[in-house]
Amino acid sequence: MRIKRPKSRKLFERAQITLPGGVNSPVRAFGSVGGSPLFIQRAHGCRIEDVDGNRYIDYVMSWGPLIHGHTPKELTRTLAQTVRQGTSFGAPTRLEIELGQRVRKMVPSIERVRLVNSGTEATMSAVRIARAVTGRDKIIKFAGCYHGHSDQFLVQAGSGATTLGIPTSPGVSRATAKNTLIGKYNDITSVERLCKRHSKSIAAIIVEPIAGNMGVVPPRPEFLESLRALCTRNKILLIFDEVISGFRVAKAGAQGTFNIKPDLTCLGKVIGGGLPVGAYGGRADLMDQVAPSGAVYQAGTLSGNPLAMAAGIWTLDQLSTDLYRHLNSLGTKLAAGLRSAAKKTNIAMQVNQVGSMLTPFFTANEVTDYESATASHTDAYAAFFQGMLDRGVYPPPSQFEAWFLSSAHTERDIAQTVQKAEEALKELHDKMKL
Ligand code: KE4
Repeated sequence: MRIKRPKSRKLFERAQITLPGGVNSPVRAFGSVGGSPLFIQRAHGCRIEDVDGNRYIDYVMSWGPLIHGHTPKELTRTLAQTVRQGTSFGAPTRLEIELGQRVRKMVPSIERVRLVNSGTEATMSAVRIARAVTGRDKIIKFAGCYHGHSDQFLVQAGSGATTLGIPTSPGVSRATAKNTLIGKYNDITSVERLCKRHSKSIAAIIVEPIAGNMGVVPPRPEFLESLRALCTRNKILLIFDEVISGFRVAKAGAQGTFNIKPDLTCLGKVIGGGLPVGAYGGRADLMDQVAPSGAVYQAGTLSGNPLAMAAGIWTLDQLSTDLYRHLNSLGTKLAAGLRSAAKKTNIAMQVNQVGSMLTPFFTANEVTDYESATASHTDAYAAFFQGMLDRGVYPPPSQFEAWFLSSAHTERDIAQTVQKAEEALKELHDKMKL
């Protein structure tokens, strides 16, 4: 039974007069799943409510930041106290040191860190350091990985770029695009081939150590190790883009989980607990190249904003081994539940899961890279998405994104989600003769 959402629809019509596509970030527009986007009124815990009063179990969780769920009481209280001191000073505050110290303590490869406002700023700045210290121009990224919207990364990019079928964006100059080489995720020979041809001109390899932007694609065990060895051998900087995986899969992110030490790390999402924070950091000898200690320029009016710092400090302070154990068990239960629901309804589905992030792909084949991810049945995902939405579950409106769990999700929410998935898959099977 389709749920009516007249108020969201009206707001979407109004929004399109002022905002390109009616949104401020493309993947929110439901372009690949159909229908008009939900306009959200409020949220608490793991539930989100749209302007028509419909409530949903939320698996978008603001695309990853909300590892403790929506509006945790303590966080709201902290922000209310902080805002009374001021919203922004454009001058240093103690809070920036506090957040920086926490990042350094939790991510051992980070000796120095610069706080910015988004993951995009973090990744573009990290690459700038790599080019400055190596004197080289090229970078290697991987098809299907997304590192934000700076020109150099919008070449075979994942996330919204793939969702909307524009993995290489117009407006990226040929001069820029020629410096971005594309590897195949989980395929070290593709990287070795590129290094053989260009090694003297490659400044950095940037990788999502756990890919989240072609949907979740875990690294093969030897992939990251081989990348590390290859970078060391060729004096190329290894940049881990942990904007999704950082503080999501463990306190020390993917690098702690797989015990690989990158030269630079980019962070975002969880580090700000829902307020705008990005960060890049790594070896002191590299980070000291950044202005004003060095000549590599990077700046930002609202970098280190006190409200965002307070949210990030509170968020990181709640992270614990028990929390990750709980989140990982919820993720495992949801993945297993979706697999069994697909089996019961005779629908081919792979569920890739790492800790509290996962993606169901409608395909009988393993999904290990961009090619196998984009070969999955995206129409089936769109129909499944609509079926879940009509049953009060809000997954990401794109096949090429991650579902995120939080400490606010309970076993009961997971059981409810699995039961609704079974209903939606049955409906899908009957409708699409899958
Ligand atoms: P932001 O500039 O959106 O804060 O971060 C860019 C970024 C960098 N690196 C990785 C691995 C990322 O996943 C992202 C942003 N992620 C997308 C969703 N996967 C943000 C959602 C959106 O674009 O609206």
